[in-house]
Amino acid sequence: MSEFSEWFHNILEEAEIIDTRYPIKGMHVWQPQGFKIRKYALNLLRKLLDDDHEEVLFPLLIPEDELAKEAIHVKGFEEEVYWITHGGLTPLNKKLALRPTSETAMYPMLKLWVRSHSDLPMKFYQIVNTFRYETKHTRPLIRVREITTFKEAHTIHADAEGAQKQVNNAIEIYESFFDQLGIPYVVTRRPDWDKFPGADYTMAFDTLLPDGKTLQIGTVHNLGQTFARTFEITYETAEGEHEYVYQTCYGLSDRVIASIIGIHGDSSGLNLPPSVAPYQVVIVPVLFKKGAKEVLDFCSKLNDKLQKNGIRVHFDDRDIRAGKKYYEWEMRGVPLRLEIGPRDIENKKMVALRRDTMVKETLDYHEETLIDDLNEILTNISQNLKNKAWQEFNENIRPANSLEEAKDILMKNKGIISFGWCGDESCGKEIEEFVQVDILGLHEESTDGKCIHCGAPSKTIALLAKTY
Ligand code: PR8
Repeated sequence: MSEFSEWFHNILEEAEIIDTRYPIKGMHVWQPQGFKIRKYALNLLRKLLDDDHEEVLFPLLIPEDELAKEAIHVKGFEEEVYWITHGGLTPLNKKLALRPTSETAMYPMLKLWVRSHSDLPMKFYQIVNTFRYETKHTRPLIRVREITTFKEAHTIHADAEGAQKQVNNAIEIYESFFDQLGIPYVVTRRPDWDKFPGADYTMAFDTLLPDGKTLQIGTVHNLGQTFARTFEITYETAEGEHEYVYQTCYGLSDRVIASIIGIHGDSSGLNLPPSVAPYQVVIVPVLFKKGAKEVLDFCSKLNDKLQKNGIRVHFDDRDIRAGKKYYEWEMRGVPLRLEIGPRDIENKKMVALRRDTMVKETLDYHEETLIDDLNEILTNISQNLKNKAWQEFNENIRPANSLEEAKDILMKNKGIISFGWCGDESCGKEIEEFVQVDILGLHEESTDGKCIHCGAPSKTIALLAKTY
């Protein structure tokens, strides 16, 4: 196990995020602390989507014949589908699949819902569990067989341009989501051999975990008319003609939570952005025999004030050593800790420890501006976590001019390599073979350079990395 893997498993356990002892491989239990982080992350996502998407909920089971309808799609998933074959003791006359994703559950219904051009565009999303019988090594939150937090959006458009615009819009939504979580990313167009089964093309978000391997944390697929033709989803144009629709879909998963934990965390444990922290502030009283009651009363009132003003706060009045409390809240990643003793109350001060910097400072306690002052610190913490994460990410993208150099960098530093590529599939596969890692995708157009492998004029700057 790598150092990071070990750290990751330990912190999931110690911070009570996920219990991995459930007796099915790749299926785990969300514990209360983890569930809260998940909930706050999903709140941010819902806020972004609810602007112009409708939330829906489709059945978990898909009839075999519907799943099989789109040949390329089913081929891509055939090795990963879990099947239900019996109802009690009775064999089912039609097998039912546990959804690996919901295109084939939703699109037969969309055929019934879409009527006229005036209905379009339509944008739906659902947040559900999906099942994939992954054969690669499973890891909690990162590669699971029950994806418990599968946010899938599906959109329908009258023309290709509408779908193309939606791809860009979805990328913007995900950028804004990851920005709020301080997760750095790079967006690439996946090579054709790595696109979503049935898509015209796939745009993907990758981030970098501390062990130097990239993690795909979101994908946006332009489905063109492939599924529309298979499922006969048509609409009536203004002229009364019947045309196939154009579609997109885009998805995120539990990997977002894995990234929040893995990217911001450190040797003291979690380090949570305030936007998803179950507690944003914890108040720890510093008690001496004299004045203990005053301190407890003061802290309790302070707790109420913060709560009333929308700050997620916890007053830790347990009768245990302050040092033990400090250790625990640092490990759980609470962004800001306030320590208050009798002297502080007298002097109208409090000691604040920022989890992101681990620096203690003394704050003035001004009754009128306190909430604004604390919110400002929380905003600074978010910004600082994001800046640090991006800096680390950018430092780990390195250009290479030859395959040997790429291999060398990967051996020494891991991370992401950028290189000129002709875009040809067979050349790309030889590159992957040589460096023994995957091409993430095409990052930006570039016609000045040469292909790192065949020497032909390059079409793009592409990226490659060791991936999860
Ligand atoms: C779609 N259909 O399905 P996608 N464990 C954790 N996360 C995973 C796993 C796994 N085993 N497999 C995939 N993901 C489209 C879009 C509806 C929505 C995560 O796309 O197959 C990855 O981050 O690309 C992936 O980007 C995302 O789910 C969507 O899955």
